[in-house]
Amino acid sequence: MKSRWSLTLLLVLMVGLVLSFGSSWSALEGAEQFYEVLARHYAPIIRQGAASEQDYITALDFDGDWISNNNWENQPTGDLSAYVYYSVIESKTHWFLFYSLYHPRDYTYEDCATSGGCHENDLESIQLTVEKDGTPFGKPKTLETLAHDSIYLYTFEDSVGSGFLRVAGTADLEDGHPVIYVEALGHGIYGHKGASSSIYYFPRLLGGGTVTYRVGEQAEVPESTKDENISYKLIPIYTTLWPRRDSIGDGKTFDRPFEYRGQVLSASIDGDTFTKDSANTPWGYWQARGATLSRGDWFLDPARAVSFHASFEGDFSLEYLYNPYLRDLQRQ
Ligand SMILES: [Ca+2]
Ligand SMILES: [Ca+2]
Ligand SMILES: [Ca+2]
Ligand SMILES: [Ca+2]
Repeated sequence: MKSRWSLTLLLVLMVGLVLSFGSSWSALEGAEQFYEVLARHYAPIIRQGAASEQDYITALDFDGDWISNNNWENQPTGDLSAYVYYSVIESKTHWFLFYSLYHPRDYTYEDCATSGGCHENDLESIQLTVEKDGTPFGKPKTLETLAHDSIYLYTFEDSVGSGFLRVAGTADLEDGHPVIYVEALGHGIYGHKGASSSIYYFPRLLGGGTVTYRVGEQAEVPESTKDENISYKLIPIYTTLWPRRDSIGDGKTFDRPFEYRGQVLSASIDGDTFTKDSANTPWGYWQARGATLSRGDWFLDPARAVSFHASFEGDFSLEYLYNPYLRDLQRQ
């Protein structure tokens, strides 16, 4: 009796294993877990110029709701725990890792009431391109950073050259993580230290300093504008911002609809303080398009965008093995 039960149990277990490992759902689940590990492996070390708490990175729903035009008002009372949004897309030859930093306010050294340079919500991003060379984590090739109207191109080795973008310098790696430098006030991101006076000079002049964020298990709040060791948590764009992409309009999460390959997407985060709808969504960036790319390609079709921005030696496939965004848009 006992052995028959054991046999039945064994059969049930085997069928279960075959079903779970055999289905594409599980394969995808496994791949997504790997993408999270990969995103963490390359998660940037962030040197954030911090003139005030308004320069702390956080989540778009830091105030407990997904209404975005109350975020300027809620900045002083909201939860400024550190989060970084990420996304991984895989082509036949490369991984594209996108990271976005959110700040509730983009502000100026001068009074916002008269400067004309302040706006509610701010999302600036970077993209890392990693060649799949047969090793578990591949070989990083380029780092692109967004600062206001421009994307800057940095390389990890000489085999990558300029394309539409001129190579701005060599990317820094520290313990295997790229290092990025983020301005206080306007929050532009660069791959080198001396890129802007708002990274070190202005924050110090205003009595602040630099906060250094590293990926970790906890979403921490800096103790001061000079805190050198703060942990941030990664959160996927795909399960947080992307499902809300149709929340478009005043009082919603996003705004400024535009057409991307026949589908309506939102170019901006909704905002109404000082200037309207001034922060882009990850899929709403318009920089460095030339005559070749469309608004949104940098995030949604990174193989095409990055191979236009830079020139690579060797194979660079435009065919995706995993791009859930284009997949969703095609299904709509
Ligand atoms: Ca809000
Ligand atoms: Ca507002
Ligand atoms: Ca900004
Ligand atoms: Ca609006």
